[in-house]
Amino acid sequence: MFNFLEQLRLMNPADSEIEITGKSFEGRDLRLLKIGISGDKPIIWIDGGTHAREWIGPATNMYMAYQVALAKQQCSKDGPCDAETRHLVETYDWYFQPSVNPDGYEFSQKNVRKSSSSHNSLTMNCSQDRLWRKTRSESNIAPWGVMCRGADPNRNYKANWGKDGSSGNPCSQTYAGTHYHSEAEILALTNKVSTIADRIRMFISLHSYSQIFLLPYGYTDEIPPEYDELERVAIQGAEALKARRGTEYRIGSSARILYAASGTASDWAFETSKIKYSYTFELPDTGDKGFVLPAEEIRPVGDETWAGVRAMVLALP
Ligand code: 0X9
Ligand code: ZN
Repeated sequence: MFNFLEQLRLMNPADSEIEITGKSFEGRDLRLLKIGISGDKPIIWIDGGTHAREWIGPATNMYMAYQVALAKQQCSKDGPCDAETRHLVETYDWYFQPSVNPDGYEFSQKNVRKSSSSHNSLTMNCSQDRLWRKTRSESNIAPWGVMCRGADPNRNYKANWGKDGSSGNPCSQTYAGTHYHSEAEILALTNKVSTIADRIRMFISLHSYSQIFLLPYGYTDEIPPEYDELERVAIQGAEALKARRGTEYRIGSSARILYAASGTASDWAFETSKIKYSYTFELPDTGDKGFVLPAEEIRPVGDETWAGVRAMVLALP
């Protein structure tokens, strides 16, 4: 992934940059690819890989980064460049962080490689690790003395932290962490976004699965006054996405159509950072393969999701 990000940067070397915004718990770089480094244009922020097992998120993030890099390259030379594409790359700086939780991602990958080479009882015990969700931090001792690793990074944000739909039990899949921004990965992301929040026009976090565009709020089933406008933009995205190969998305607030979730990235972006167009995408599928989506789906999901994002950004006032 790091190599690929570097290749994308080199497609527009004068207009792109990779910033290391921090380190993960285990010391991996948190890398942010910026395509467009104007310093003053509005920013489209797209992240992915918050939850380790949701592999289609990082893949779709990088697919879209490639589309933007290619468009930028073609529009700045004399390649094919229609008016809408030109608008997208000339109006905005595009920021991509494909792996918010690299430790968790690596942990979910490692066990796939292990289990394909040997099938002893130890690796069978680890087979669940393909479905690892959280970070890999180690500070979490349950009252009964057991240490369970990791917090749910999408419950760790300073936005109604620790309330409905998050857990205080370190062994829970939705453990909120010892305090908000306890996870190095989330501290780094929030520190970075805070410095540019006034420029971020749209904030998208890629998750899977369910095929839903989630709008604020996650922590309550009330909806914000801006909801109708966010929905209008999401409908544009869902229609353009569906036109590619028929994939249907639902649109709704997390607490209403999924479940309550407090301390999420999109509530933090929306409520704490005042980024109005804040979305969480639950990418395909709807449960057949679930988190273990086959690799053949990477390109079609990337293609249709990009069509959706394009339409949403074009629909911005
Ligand atoms: O539970 C989550 O963190 C997200 N679903 S997932 O299956 N990818 O884990 C949904 C969070 C939705 N809430 C908000 N975005 N507010
Ligand atoms: Zn997720």
